[in-house]
Amino acid sequence: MKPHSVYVTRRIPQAGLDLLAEVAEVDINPEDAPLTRAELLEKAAAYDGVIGMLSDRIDGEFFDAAARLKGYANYAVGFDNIDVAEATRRGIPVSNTPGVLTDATAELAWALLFGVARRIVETDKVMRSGAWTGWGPLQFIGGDVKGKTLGIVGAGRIGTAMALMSRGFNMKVLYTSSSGRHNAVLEDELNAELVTFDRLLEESDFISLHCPLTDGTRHLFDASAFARMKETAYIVNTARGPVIKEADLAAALKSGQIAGAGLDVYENEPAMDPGLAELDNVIVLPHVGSATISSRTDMATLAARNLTAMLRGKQPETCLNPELFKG
Ligand code: 8YV
Repeated sequence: MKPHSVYVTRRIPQAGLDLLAEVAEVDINPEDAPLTRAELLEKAAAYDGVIGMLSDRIDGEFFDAAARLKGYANYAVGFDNIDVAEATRRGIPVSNTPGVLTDATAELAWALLFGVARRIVETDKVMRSGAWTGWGPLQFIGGDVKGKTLGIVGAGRIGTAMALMSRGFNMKVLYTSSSGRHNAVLEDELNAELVTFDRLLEESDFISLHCPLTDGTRHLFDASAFARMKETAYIVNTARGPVIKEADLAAALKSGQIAGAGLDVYENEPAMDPGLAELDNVIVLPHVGSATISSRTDMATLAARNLTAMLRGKQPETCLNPELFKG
């Protein structure tokens, strides 16, 4: 018998499970689907440690059920699914997986940016349907990328990586910062400019979202924001769905108020606003920002190392409430 017991709410890459198995008895949700709320609370009560997903709500009720829990490790960098204050109040450490999915998510933002600007999905559909009648000078005209203005909302790890990838395209880079802090890397490397949200909306040809979901960013992009964007501008969201008011986005795309959108995340996942499905100027992906072999493997091993540390009463590498370990 190992000294600890761990529950993993969805199967994750084996490398993480192998690490956990060195220190704990590990049980895994056998279904390829999220746990129900009742199942999640039952697991919280029965194990010393849990690795969970963004679809698991880790709140006061979860911690109330978790009589013997020594730690919770999120298999995600985003942690809007965790009530960190409630965890801290009960002295339970919680962790996330920053760093290991930065490039994968930034690369996906570029895939969406190019995909929507050059109408890749829409035109692929035309080819497959057999509807293409041959080359035409006015067919499928898209937007230029080189020399355009890229607006980054949330210049943290992923936003910075995404912006740095613009180097080959000689873009002007603008960014916003909720803390008002300058990003020295972006300013030194790209001459990027910290601007107000209004200026970013008005001047950007492409806006890429990389902010966390907080009370301050929920519905940051609504009808009034879309009204301030250029009619030729595109928006890309690989952050969190509720940063955009999806019904307002569908309306702005339909009326031509903005040119297009590339989305990896949705307001009420796994659903999406039905208005989006019928539009050609939006690309919709099923939340795959971190879905590369190395990112998902590294997320699994980081979550496993984090949970192992917590089971041993130690501060995990990427702790969301490090104050628990001070003093
Ligand atoms: C994951 C993500 O696919 O890390 C995040 O915040 O959104 C993605 O990397 C997802 O969260 C897995 O739980």
